[in-house]
Amino acid sequence: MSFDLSGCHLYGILDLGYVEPAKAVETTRAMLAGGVQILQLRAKKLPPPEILPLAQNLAPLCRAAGVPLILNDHPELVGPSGADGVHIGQDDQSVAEARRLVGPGKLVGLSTHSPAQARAAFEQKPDYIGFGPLFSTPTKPDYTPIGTADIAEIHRDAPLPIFCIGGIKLENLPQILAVGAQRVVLVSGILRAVDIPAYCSECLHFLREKLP
Ligand code: 3NM
Repeated sequence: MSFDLSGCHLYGILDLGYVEPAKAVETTRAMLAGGVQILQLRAKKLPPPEILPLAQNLAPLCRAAGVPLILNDHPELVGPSGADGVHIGQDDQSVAEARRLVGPGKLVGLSTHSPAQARAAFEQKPDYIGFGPLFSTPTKPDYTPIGTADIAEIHRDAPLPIFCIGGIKLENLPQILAVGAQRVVLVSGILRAVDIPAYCSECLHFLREKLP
């Protein structure tokens, strides 16, 4: 089954830099309860044989919630894990190659870090792009923030959903939306929240209220 992302505005990443693998299921349940509309498993430091069983545990939870589960990297694990797609970076394989590896009906997302990369990504036709990091972030400390000045321009006539990312929190959602963002990805904001369901749900309510 392929997902229609047009109604998705809140994308949460379960980053195992913040969450112990043993807490992955519990944290996923909390994020889903709060209403995240796309959920990514990001486990930069785990080898594929350890990512696979984790993703297999998360896939039924996401499916039951009607939320696509995306794996960061590892397109070859998408089929075996029951995930719904893969998210790749600028240094990974092409979108076309990732699509071939995940097979039909799966999602492919691509990170972009400048307007030029975003426009080049439109040509590659992923299902969505990430655009950032807008602000400096402890989750990706070695990336230079790109700020918010290009957000409106990059959304103009964009042929696919654009998810702004990097340093986004509940507190700065008003600022980001005011400059034209329509969809956001949050990592540490969600994972460091004292009450994850409440935090996600507040973000979602705010997005629903402010977006056209
Ligand atoms: N990708 P936080 S920024 C995973 O710009 C990731 O492509 C980025 O984490 C990009 O919400 C980022 O904690 C980290 O700032 C976002």
